[in-house]
Amino acid sequence: AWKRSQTAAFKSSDEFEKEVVRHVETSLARSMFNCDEKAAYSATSLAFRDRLILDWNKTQQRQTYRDSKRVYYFSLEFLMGRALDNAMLNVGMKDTAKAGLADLGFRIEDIIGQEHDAALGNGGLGRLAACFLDSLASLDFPAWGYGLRYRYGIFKQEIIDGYQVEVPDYWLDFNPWEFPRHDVTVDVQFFGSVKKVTNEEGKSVAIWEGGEIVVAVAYDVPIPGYDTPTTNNLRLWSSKASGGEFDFQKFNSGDYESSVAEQQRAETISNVLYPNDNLERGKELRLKQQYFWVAASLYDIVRRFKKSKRAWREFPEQVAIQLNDTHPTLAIVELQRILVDVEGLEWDLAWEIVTGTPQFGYTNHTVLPEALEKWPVGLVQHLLPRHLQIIYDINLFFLQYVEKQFPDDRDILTRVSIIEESQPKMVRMAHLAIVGSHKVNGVAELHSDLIKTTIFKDFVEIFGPDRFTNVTNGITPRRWLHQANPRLSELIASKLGSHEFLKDLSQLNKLELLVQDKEFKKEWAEIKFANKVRLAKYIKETTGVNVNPSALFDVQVKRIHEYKRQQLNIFGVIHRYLTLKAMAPAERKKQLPRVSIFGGKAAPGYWMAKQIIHLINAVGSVVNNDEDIGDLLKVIFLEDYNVSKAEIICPASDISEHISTAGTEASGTSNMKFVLNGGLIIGTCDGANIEITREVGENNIFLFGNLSEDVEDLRHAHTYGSHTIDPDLAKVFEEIQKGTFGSVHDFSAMIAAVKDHGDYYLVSDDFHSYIETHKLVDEAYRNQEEWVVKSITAVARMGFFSSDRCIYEYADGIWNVEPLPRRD
Ligand code: 26W
Repeated sequence: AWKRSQTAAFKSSDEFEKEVVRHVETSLARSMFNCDEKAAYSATSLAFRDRLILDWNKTQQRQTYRDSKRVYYFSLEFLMGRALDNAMLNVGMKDTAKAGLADLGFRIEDIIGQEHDAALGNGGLGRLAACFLDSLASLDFPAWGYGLRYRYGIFKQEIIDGYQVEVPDYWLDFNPWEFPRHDVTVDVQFFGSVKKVTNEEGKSVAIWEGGEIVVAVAYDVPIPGYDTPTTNNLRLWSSKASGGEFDFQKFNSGDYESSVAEQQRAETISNVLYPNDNLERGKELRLKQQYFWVAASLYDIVRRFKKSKRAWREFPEQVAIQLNDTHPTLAIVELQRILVDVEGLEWDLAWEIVTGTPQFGYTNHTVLPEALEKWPVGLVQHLLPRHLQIIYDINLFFLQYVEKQFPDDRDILTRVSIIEESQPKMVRMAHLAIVGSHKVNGVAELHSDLIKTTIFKDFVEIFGPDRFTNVTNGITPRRWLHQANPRLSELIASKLGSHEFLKDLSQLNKLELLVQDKEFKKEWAEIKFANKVRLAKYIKETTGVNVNPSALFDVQVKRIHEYKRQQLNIFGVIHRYLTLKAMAPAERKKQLPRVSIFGGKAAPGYWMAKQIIHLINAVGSVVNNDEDIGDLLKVIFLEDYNVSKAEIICPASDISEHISTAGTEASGTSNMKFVLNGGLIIGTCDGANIEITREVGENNIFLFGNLSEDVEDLRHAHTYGSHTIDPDLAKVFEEIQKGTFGSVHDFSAMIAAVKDHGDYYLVSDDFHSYIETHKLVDEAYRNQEEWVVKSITAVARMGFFSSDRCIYEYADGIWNVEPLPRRD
């Protein structure tokens, strides 16, 4: 096995300490006498960063020298979380750092806790990109991520009087993990017009001229692999005005203000992450972000390719680009533009290269109609006039191709056209992405089947089934087991004889041999309990509520959305509360104590989601202060759920909720995180829950609710038949309307959505099954022996859900790339 040599390692904690002191005294220009935790964090990060840089340079040099094919992962979101803990563990030096920091008078947890999360993402899609980067590096794949360096990540959430309040997340004060590359810049053009001229060879060519230029500046973030010197690169672009700091002409002519304004306008592009999850709002600035990022990234890739002096035909063999949802779809158009307008290739040859195998792959992450990207033709025309022409040409050739295949079918042309003939006309980004990619994948089996039979059905007919495939999502076991749950990771390592399972998660299956080992089960249960104690302490510190760590911890943390049905959960909690209240004290005493924990952000403009947060908090203030109830039920809303909080929450759940309306959650990935940490789940037959069930077995998961294939009929029946509300749910509604939780008016819309507006998310249809299944959960939890067996068995069978497995599937089936390990 490879041994980490002098590059990233510290030879001793002494050497590490010296480096920390040196950074405090030089890089930070402070003395050790006033070195607080923040300074110790900065110096520790700089010490590790120095070591990473060496491996990073070597990795890049080797990839360049070997001229190996690279994968480029294009994502508008990378939800990285904290870097220091991850770097220490991946480099294998956390113990050394712990000892060194202790010697300097610090506890390593406090130092790690100083770091601001890199929160450049909304939720599942952004965190998936981060897990993929970890796996790509850990498995030695030559791969880069490309994204935007937002000045403001996802907003910070405060809960004030039970309501969500958004606060800007300015995170760049001091970020030791990024390297500005002021010498790596790209000029990106916007607006202007297109002129057709005939060149010397008598060929008609397009010239895009005028408009404005915004400069993209590269910021590089090193991505260390686990137990390998491979250190990949995440390149994030930041926007700045062209022409230096100011427009000097204007500056000198005294127009200081407008020259500053212009600078600010350019910087606006990378200013802020759009906080919508699964909702497309068609904002011009968002389209600007997309083109800015895509144009800079492609220019960078083409520049690198041209250095190799290869023929253009070889481009698809050297470069695989994965489009994380449709957000980077303009890359397809931009590459065609570069090849035709800049490089002078014939259209057909250029299009062969663009659509070559394996050039572009497109991953779809949602079937929700409101999340599918469409841009008004007029907006594209205004911002990117040449690109609109190219889109029209691509569409023309595509429709001709379809017409040949289906000569008598007019309707199919309307349905699949890249241009939607609506008022105003729209560019359908998913259609463009499918036409331009050699592979399209969904993110769980059910989801991949659904896209083939519903939203992209026609395209399966046109391009054949082989263009469509499935890659079920996964998570990195380094962050989500080893880092988040060190005790469990060490217990597993001690039983399996090594830490190899962290890179070959299927080895967990050997744990099944131990399910009857008394001592092992005891330790397993102790670790879960300790993690619950830690979470209980955190809950006390942040909310002031005392929760009993022996109670069943029931967790639902994810973005707040009607399709994810936090409203079903809180209605269920109210039902439990009413049931407890109705009991005689003697009977009540026999009930199982429970803590219902919620967390998640609502998009700032999503009114209904904000009402759901408000109801959860309102129920909490009543229930948590009800003396009849005491420890039997607590309702907690954790403020500002993010990656570093997930690392505390996931290891501490007994049961977690993944209860989307069947067919709406493409995959879900937190379901995997919870099970990997020994928590069981209650879920619908949706997304990856189905495959989790297949792997862990039906006895080790709590499934409920209607199936995806029945959803359409149920919705139809709500609208056109008679719609009766589940009687238990009706009682919950009555209680809310009585004012038991205050704000009757605020909550009326949530109730009306179920009662009067067709119950689109099937809350009432699934309510009974949900309540019954929770009874089964309570029963099962009473038998702690059995529960621990379920927990161990489930973990043992989770190997499939490592993001390493995903990366091998993408590498094999979509990118056609091989790892390039370093052996020095
Ligand atoms: C344009 C607005 C917008 C923003 C984000 C539309 C769509 C998105 C994402 C595609 C939403 C998202 O994060 N989807 C989630 O992707 C995860 C990773 O594949 C899945 O596990 C989740 O089920 C899916 O909701």
